[in-house]
Amino acid sequence: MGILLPLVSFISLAAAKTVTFDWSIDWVTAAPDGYARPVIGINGKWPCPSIEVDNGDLVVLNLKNNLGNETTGIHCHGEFQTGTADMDGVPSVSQCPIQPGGTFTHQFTANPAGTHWFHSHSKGQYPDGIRGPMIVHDPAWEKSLGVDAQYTITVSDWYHQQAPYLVHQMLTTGKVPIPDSSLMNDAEEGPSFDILPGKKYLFRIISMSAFMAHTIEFQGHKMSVVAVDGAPVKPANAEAIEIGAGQRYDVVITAKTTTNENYGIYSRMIDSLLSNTATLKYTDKPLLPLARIPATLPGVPIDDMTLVPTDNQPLLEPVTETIELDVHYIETKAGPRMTFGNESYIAPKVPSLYTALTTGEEANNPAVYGFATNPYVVQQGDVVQVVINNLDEFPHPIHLHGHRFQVVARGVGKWDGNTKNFPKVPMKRDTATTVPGGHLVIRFQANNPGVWPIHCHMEWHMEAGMRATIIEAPTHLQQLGITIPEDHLAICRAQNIPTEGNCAGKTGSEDTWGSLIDPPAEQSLALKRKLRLARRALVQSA
Ligand SMILES: *[C@@H]1O[C@H](CO)[C@@H](O)[C@H](O)[C@H]1NC(C)=O
Ligand SMILES: *[C@@H]1O[C@H](CO)[C@@H](O)[C@H](O)[C@H]1NC(C)=O
Ligand SMILES: [Cu+2]
Repeated sequence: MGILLPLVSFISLAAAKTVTFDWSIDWVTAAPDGYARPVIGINGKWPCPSIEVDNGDLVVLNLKNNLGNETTGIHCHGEFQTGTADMDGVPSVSQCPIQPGGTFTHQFTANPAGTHWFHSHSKGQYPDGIRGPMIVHDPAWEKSLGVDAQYTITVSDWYHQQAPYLVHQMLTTGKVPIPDSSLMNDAEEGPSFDILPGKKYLFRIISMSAFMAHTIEFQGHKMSVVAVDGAPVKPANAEAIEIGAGQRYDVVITAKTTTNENYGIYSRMIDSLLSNTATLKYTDKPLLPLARIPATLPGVPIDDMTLVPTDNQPLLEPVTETIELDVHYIETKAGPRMTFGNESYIAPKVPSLYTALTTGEEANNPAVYGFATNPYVVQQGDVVQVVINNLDEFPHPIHLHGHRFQVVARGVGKWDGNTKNFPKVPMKRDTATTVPGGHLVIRFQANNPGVWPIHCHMEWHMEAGMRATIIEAPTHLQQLGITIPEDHLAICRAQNIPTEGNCAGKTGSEDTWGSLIDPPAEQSLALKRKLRLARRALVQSA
């Protein structure tokens, strides 16, 4: 791993090109930490290949599900999919799941540039291996950094048991999966990066974790943070970074001018003793033993709230739409679940995007998507404020598809509604972490018609229901004239999944999907009654 990518300055003038990937998704045996297990790879190999393109390129991703026994669907995390909401890759939201034997083509323009990644968005599947870096180059920005070369580092937790088993166990007993290992570039032993004295390097750091966050620190070298989640920021020095599931940090490292030592890049999984070490390799001297990683990393992690986007976008105001998403852990008859909004998310029968495209005026009524999808309709041009009150004991990395949002407040306790201390130029990213028992307030402008999930990027929490659905500008979406490609419709037909109508594939706006769980105790009697009626309707329609 750690392929050197020489910067080619002429690409900035090159016209957009088409880059095609032909991927068979299949089972492979791998032992990244010495324990052999079946993993999901691409074209018979694991780790999976990277996607590497230039901003503005047309990406064509031809997928064939050769798993034989599981459905799948690939999401490119960080890409806006402007005008191509049907290419977002999320089963039950923007497409049907790809059944075994099924084929599916994504076609979209790479945008925005930055350090991103792709992963399965199906049933807690990416922790089984189907994930990898997606680098979208912006040659002008990279040139402005003055770096001589670029490297990519991925970190993740790793499990010996397969995800379907772990998710089932969690949903029946409440036991959240505990990782067996920590990986760096999909191996326990970190890669070795060749370093030349006095040169500058861009390290693109991606967390592909299902659950755990990592602290990362370069021994004897300062990091200069230049982008978060692909959004360029004014360079900020950092001794360490904390990176949660789904997040990315781009950091520039300046090599020492003289040294005859090699140095470590330490990655420690937070709240665990698991760690990995990569090497900044200056000399051919034998690498010092990995045991060199100190018991506690000395660096203080940078607070991402202090970062300033280089585009200087001012605080979005005035707010025209507010969404409140409380996080609760609840016990239901079916087992423990998490709520994000009124409900614990349940996938609808009809992908929510197809409902938005086929229900005319009714697409503006949240009920057609089914209340169990936690649906929120916003209109074109709205300045949307999402208030997340995390009444749970975990920090949660919250990811919104289709946008890079402004993070305007974060702190302990419920948000008090005070906007006085909101930054004039807020930090922007697509995955931001709440503190345990705290709040996170984000804003974005509704300018990307589509249906965008907002969810915890701890895969286990998302599978427990910590997920909501933002239906953005449905009338504008219908006017875009998106035609769902024939291959997308074919996988639905093959599984008898309707592609029109409300969440249940019927006409009308009544909530025919309803809720299958008991709501949190705080909720009103009226809501409980509504949910009871909805459940009854569901039972009657079944
Ligand atoms: C599917 O097949 C693979 C490879 O044989 C196996 O490891 C995996 O457990 C199976 N998945 C399910 C859900 O049964
Ligand atoms: C959540 O519940 C409230 C109170 O009953 C209701 O007004 C609102 O429409 C619900 N929101 C969603 C997204 O279901
Ligand atoms: Cu979470």
